[in-house]
Amino acid sequence: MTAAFLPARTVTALTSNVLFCTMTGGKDVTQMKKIIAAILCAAVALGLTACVKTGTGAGGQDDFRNGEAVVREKGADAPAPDDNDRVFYEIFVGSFSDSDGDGIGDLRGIINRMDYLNDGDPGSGLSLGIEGIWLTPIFSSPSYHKYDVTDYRSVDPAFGTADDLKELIALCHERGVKLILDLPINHTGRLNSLFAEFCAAHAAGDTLSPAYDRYSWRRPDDPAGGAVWEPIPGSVDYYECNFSPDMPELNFDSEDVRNGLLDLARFWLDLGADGFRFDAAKYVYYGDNDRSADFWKWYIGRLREIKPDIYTVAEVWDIESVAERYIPASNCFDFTAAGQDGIIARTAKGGNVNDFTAYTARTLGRLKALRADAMPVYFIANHDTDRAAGYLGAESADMRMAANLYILSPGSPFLYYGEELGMRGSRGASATDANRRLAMPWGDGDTVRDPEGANYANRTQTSAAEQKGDAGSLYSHYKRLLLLRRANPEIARGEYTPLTPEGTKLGGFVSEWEGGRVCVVHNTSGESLSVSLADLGAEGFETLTAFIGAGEASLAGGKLTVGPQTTAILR
Ligand SMILES: [Ca+2]
Ligand SMILES: [Ca+2]
Repeated sequence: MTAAFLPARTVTALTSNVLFCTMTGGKDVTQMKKIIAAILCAAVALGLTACVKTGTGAGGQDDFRNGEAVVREKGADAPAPDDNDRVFYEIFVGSFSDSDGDGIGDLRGIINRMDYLNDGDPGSGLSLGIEGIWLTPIFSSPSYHKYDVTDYRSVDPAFGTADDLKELIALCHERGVKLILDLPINHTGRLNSLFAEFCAAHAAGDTLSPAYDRYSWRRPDDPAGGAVWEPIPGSVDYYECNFSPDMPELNFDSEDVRNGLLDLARFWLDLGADGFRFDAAKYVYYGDNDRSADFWKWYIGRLREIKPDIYTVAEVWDIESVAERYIPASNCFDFTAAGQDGIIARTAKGGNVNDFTAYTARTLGRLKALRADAMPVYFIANHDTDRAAGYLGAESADMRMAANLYILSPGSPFLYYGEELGMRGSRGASATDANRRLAMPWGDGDTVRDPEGANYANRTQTSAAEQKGDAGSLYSHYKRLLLLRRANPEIARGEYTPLTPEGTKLGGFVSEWEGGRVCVVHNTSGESLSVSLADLGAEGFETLTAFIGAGEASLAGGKLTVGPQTTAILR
């Protein structure tokens, strides 16, 4: 315990904590210092008890600075490889952090919260340490979610300006964080001038207008083909809109549309974006995965010519065999592994670790055969699913185990904002997605509010402010997990070999990369389990470098013991 040096470090931190000053909207400084001092006292008190009771593991040393539990991991401050095998963080922009008091999260809010996400100093142990950010759509749109875009080249005024985005991107790049934008291009918003021009061309019967074929449309007698259609105002024809009448779908056979979409992506790449998340990728040609996948292969192929290190991830919400057809074009989220019934959650809840490592090995094999630099994209929840803390239990070891399993895996895992706090939120009986997109519980006066229509009652999570001061919190667990991934770069990008021990609740993998070798062993059971390294198939590993979870771990005389719901890392 190193609380002795706390006062001195605290004074430095107080004068340099610009974020807090911003968030409190310029309150009287003396008053603010009193508040901070009170928070610090509480945090230190919390911390003194918290770091005794938790198994934060070998290699970690806990202390507190400015009210936050410091987590350190040997080797985590080494320069990270500049590739795309990163931990991304999905920010539902309107619900994250509000900078101007209107209740709506915005880009300036994210800038203000950058130290929380990544403070640019992996050795500090004082930020979550994410390596990439996915912003849900930020373009002009009348809805709170902004998946119905009115103007693809402007930032919605509620979220800020293009200059704010440039500033955020510059800050990200300064700190080694990549930022990707969400590009919903299967459909535009109904209020988009592109759609108005299309409707006008149909109403006038102006078949020569370039706008006439801009959207997917059919004549009254054409077959509907299972898709959803609405009448074009002023015309007998129909436009395609599988998601909502407010979301007319573009026609991807149109040269104009294709060229426009290339220009659009180039525009945002030029502004500094590192890539894109592509919404509704399989709906481009409704019911035709071959043509849809061909479009993405063409489109992203062209984008790679513009930016060779671009990162893209597509939403193909379907079974594995369908999602795989898009892998030659782009990384795709692994919806099979996600959610309540996915293999990550099932394994975390006392399941068979061998099944999970075999699944990962098989996935890697299939992806790499389709595209050499394809990678798994694991996640447990996003803005379209119920939150993981609901089906795993925020306070249970299952939630931490799920995080261990998917964060300590190859590729580019995505965590959903607030997941690290155990935020809850589900559609439930009210059937509203707004409940999956609730305001981030900062606990420090942030004015961000829930999106319209939210009515979720079962909020049990503690705030970010509270969890930062607690070395045993879920937040501290995630922070340490990300440091462990960083300290062992083989996990993200190495040659993956599953271990196949006989006991099914204790298992793991070996990963080798650039001469380094790491072994990760998970115990998903509720009891401590022991195995010899020989039986584990992990001969040659000598040092237990870390453990993380509900219990502890030890290595002695070639025998590894891993506590309940705990993960051990050996080198
Ligand atoms: Ca705002
Ligand atoms: Ca479509």
